[in-house]
Amino acid sequence: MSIALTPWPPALAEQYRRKGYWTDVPMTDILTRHQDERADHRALVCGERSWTYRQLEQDAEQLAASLLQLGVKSGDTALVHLPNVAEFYIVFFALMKVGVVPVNALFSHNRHELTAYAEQIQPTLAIVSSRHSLFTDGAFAQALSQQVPSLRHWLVDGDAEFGDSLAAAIAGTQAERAQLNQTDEALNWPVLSAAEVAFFQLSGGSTGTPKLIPRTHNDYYYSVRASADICQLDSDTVFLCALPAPHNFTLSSPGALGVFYAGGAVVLAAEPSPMTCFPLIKRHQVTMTSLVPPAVTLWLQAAADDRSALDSLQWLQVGGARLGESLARRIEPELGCRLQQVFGMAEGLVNYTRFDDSEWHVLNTQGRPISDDDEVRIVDEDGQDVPRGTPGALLTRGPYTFRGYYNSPEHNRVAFDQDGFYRSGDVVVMTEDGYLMVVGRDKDQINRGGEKVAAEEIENQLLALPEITQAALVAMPDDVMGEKSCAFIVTTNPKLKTLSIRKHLRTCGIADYKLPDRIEKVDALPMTHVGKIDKKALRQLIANQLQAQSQPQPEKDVLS
Ligand code: OOB
Repeated sequence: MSIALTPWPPALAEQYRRKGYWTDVPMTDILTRHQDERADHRALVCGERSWTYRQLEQDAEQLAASLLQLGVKSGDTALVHLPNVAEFYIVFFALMKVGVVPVNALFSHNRHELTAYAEQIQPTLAIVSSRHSLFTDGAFAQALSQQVPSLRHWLVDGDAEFGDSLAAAIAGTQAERAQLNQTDEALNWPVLSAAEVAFFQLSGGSTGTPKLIPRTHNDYYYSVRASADICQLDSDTVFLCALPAPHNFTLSSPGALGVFYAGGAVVLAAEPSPMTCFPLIKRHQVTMTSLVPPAVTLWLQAAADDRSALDSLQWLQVGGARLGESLARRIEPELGCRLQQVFGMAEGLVNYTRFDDSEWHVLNTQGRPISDDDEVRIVDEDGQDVPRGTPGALLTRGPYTFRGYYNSPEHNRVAFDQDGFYRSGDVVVMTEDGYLMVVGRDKDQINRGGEKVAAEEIENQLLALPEITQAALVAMPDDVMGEKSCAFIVTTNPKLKTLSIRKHLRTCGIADYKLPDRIEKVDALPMTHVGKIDKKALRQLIANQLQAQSQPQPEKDVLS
């Protein structure tokens, strides 16, 4: 059985095939294509461990074989929750080989997110890490298995008190390994159709429940190949993956998959701090990495002391949130590498500044689309196209932009227009020469330095407290993060403490980055003339308040 998918209209699908975007080759090809001349080239480094392309493919094959033995089958789904470790990619390729479709949750996700994903996809299998506090024992695994009865198998990376060992499933027995090594087609892998869903990407979202984005082999592989090409990757590329591995930026823009496709090497970092990353860059002679703007600020601070570790770094990609021009301008002189801006979304469309672009374009724009067939419309409030240079809402469709969230017919009716254009929720300006500048947002989301928080999701959790009668989460400006979140609440209990609200949100099991950075109690929320909460007024209110607080206080008159 295959995973339900809103298909592209046949005429567009035909066009994407005719133009060579969709090749009907499954993404397992990203590794298998290197099994001849590049098999012994370094593919992956994680701590003290490293893999050649041959070893990576063998590990993925063995894990795939072990999964078949467990009884999972093509068309099943899996919940994957791993940190930035090599096993993330081994699992990714193994699941693709057997046609099991995963949701790759972020490691910062918690009970609330994992439960929401599992309820949506009804997985047969979960692959998790005992490094996460949720899985130091089997309590949550047991609870989730009860709540989602399809969930029969648990594979655990690390010391497993519950489930089976992921390491053992990758290693296989000696006899199994020997058998895999003997023949080219050692096992009868299910025949994969590249038109089908390869995995679910995570939506940053603006709704109460996090939505899932089905990505097919055909559409995703095209974005990977085209990105590798635009970023001129080759077998000398050494990419440091420091942002979360499942994120669309680090996975495919061009990300680890782009680097594997080109035959280069991926080095994993646990997180993007200079303390972690600088030594890795030096040790492995990293040539390229991708960061969100707040991490760039930290890197600039650290490089001011000593930037010798960055000598090999040629390209820094920055995306996920808006990069201010003044920060952008400092990158080349202070980090000694070139900047590429990347504006993308898990739903599809990705834009890059190009290597031969003018300095102005690199510093001031978020690039232009990957494909000639990315159709971009910028419209006003009435849905009419605006002239170039005028801000408007960005709508898009194309060979790697999805056509519908998984099992969400109602939301899809608002998320797409009648011609199948996805409403990205971004407000952009297109320059005369077709470059995009992100100038705002018309979706109810906070972009916390690249991490996306759907306002409604947190508001629902706040409203679960009986003492809170109204709640609104809005963005507030922050020097480093760009934006942080502020919750305005109306409460019947004047003594309700911020601390107990936070405690409540923690017990709901939501990811830490979604916790409001600030909570403001108000008597009433401002309303628009159509009776909706006036979030614009709230954003203004908190921005003014922050500005007033940052003004120097008038000196006290010592005599009074
Ligand atoms: C990337 O993907 P998501 O799905 O986490 O977030 C997408 C949203 C965009 O709609 C936009 O609002 C914002 O993140 N965004 C940017 C940006 N890049 C993404 N806003 C301003 N400037 C940028 N450069 O964030 C993502 C996916 C692939 C590549 C890069 C980023």
